[in-house]
Amino acid sequence: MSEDGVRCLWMRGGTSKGAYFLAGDLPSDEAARDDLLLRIMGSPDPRQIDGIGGADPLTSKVAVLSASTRDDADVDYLFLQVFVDQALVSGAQGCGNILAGVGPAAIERGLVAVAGEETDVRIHMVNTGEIALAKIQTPGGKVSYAGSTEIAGVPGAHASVPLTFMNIAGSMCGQLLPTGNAVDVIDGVEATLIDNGMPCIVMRASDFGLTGDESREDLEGNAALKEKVEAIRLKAGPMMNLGDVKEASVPKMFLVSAPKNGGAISTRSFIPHRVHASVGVFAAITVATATRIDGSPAAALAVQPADGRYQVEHPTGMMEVFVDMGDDGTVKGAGNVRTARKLFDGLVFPR
Ligand code: NQM
Repeated sequence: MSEDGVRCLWMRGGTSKGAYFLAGDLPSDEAARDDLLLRIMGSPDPRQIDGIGGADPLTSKVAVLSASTRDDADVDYLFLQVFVDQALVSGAQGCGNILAGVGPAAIERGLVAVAGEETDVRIHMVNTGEIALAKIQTPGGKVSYAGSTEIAGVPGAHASVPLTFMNIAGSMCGQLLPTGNAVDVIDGVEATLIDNGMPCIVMRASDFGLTGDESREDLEGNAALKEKVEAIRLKAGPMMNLGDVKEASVPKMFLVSAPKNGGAISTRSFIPHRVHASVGVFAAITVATATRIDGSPAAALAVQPADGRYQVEHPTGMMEVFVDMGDDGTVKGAGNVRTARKLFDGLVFPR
């Protein structure tokens, strides 16, 4: 490692963008690593003008890759959220969008060998301890990013990256419903506190005087709304076994409404302070799961698909996620299709 230049792959993963590093190219000491990542991204600064971050939480993300420490995985993936305007780096959440780039990046960096036209990459998601399976297109012995799969929020078509997950219920909160309740009332608002891969709080948009169709800009410009949502988040953190979440990027806050475009449920999400331009992968899986919890606000608003494939509506289209639940309410599996693209490979120079 040299601070003159740190080896870095800059990739789009789903609807996010991030810097992918080999763990060996970063300091092993966490504080030194986080300090370096802040300087690489240009944080704290709302414009991240002196770094490579895109001045948005969705483009200020990091994946740290290493050979897997587990027999049931090929690569270890640690996700780190680099806050834009605070000197904070958090590993207290995973990220299913950045996950889409992990298989390609692991192959590009020689951590995983190509195995035919399509290569299975088993990814140990270090943040939650769970395993994801990614199928990567590898014709002719190398990663192909070209293909015909379109995802909402990304222009054009690319190679599909199917992702499947097992055992993600309670990923960070210990249980699917950490309070044991379908509904908790916080500050007078009915909320489902739930974690099927991402700690989320799911509430009716109408309980905030909203239709649920508002734009990202409108919601971010509504200071009173943001204050109310944040007050609920801070109270819910300890209830979800997450402790004090003042400086954490979870739980994510969802305002849901009835679907408007033929999907299963309509969403707007605070992640947790900015509003998502689309929706997170594990977050969408978690909200889809909330629609299956009897008596929850989401269940009453949702239109259930017949085949477990949920079209989760969001500000820039829909994301399809798959949720397989047993009759007893246990989650058997979940999945999603993303795309990813290598944007840049080289050395990044921290300030
Ligand atoms: O929920 C943003 C993203 C995410 C998270 C965020 C994600 C997920 O879209 O799996 O992908 O919620 O901070 O990158």
